[in-house]
Amino acid sequence: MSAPNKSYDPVEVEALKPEELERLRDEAFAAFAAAADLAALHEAKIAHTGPTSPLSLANREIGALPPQAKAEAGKRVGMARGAVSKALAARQAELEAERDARVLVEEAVDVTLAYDRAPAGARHPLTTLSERIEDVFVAMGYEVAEGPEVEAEWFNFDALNFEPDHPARAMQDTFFVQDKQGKADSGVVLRTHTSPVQVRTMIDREPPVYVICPGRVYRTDELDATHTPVFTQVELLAIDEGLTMADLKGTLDHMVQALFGTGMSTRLRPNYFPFTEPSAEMDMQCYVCRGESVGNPDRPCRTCSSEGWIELGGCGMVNPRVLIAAGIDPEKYSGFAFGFGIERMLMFRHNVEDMRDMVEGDVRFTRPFGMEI
Ligand code: FA5
Repeated sequence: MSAPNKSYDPVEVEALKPEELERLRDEAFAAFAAAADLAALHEAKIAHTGPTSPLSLANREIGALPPQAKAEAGKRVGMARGAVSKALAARQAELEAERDARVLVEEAVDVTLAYDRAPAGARHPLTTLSERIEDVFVAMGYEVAEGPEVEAEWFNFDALNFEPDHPARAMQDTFFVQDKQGKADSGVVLRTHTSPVQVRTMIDREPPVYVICPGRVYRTDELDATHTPVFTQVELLAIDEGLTMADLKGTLDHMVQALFGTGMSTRLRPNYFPFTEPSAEMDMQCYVCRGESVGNPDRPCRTCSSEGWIELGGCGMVNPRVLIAAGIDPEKYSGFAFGFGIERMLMFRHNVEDMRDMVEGDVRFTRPFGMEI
């Protein structure tokens, strides 16, 4: 009986011995089991299945074996490598499942939490409404004009034809600004209306003049549901050759149609303002019931108290005395003006029942008006 050929018997190659292959396989199993996360498993994968791993090196030994020994050694190595690959895939799946479960917990979104932990806020509706009105007139070629809120009494009253002791001055309850000696008759007031901007504009510019003047005004009124001591007015002034009340009426109709919808109209009722002659109180048709609630108890309207009309403000043809005070020839030019309060318009346009809500600065009031730019 011939002895085994030592140089060709695969048993004699250390790395291909069954017990060595089992040891390498078990070592890989242990390394995979010990890997606590996917990164550690990746390291173990390179160490135990990579091209320089003991099992890959053992595989290379097979090539040097005699043909009759190759098959059995190849089967042994293949089985060991196959078992290692399976164990690797199983541990990989296990660790991936663990990671997915952890991510679901760590990155879970609680849909019941408040969505706006950092609220973006909203612009105040008085600002957006005032800008919307400006846009209507800018589109018609008007320019926006501004004036100071701390105003000379001359601009606020005298130039507007309020005589020094005329009772009309008492129509608007005035905050007088004290001078340094504490005297109230310093000649400076907090403007009570935006009409002084009319005078400033006429002095500054040559006719024709077409301006819209929005701004804050002040009166010694108590803060209540329909009054505030600080409120916003919009004033309009047009000076040109040949302007008449018909132009004023057409402009008012266009404004209410642009703001409240087509078909809306206005009406004028006689009134008195020292700076306009003739003067009128302007009403707009109720945009909610369009007059249908009048005399119709079955269809009452809260917006206009079933009167069919909503009071907007004052208007008229610029008094020639005011034109003269501003250096404009009343023989050549005529003009019209109107002014109204934005707070009152906001109240009926958006069903705001209490003016105090507009001045208190609570974001819960402004936010429902949205992020209108
Ligand atoms: C004037 O102030 C005139 N300057 C308007 C004018 C301009 C007439 C141009 C003719 C030509 P009056 O005092 O009526 O008018 O005020 C106008 C509007 O301001 C009122 O219709 C009202 O909407 C608003 N208003 C008056 N007082 C307050 C207040 N305390 N709080 C909120 N709005 C007010």
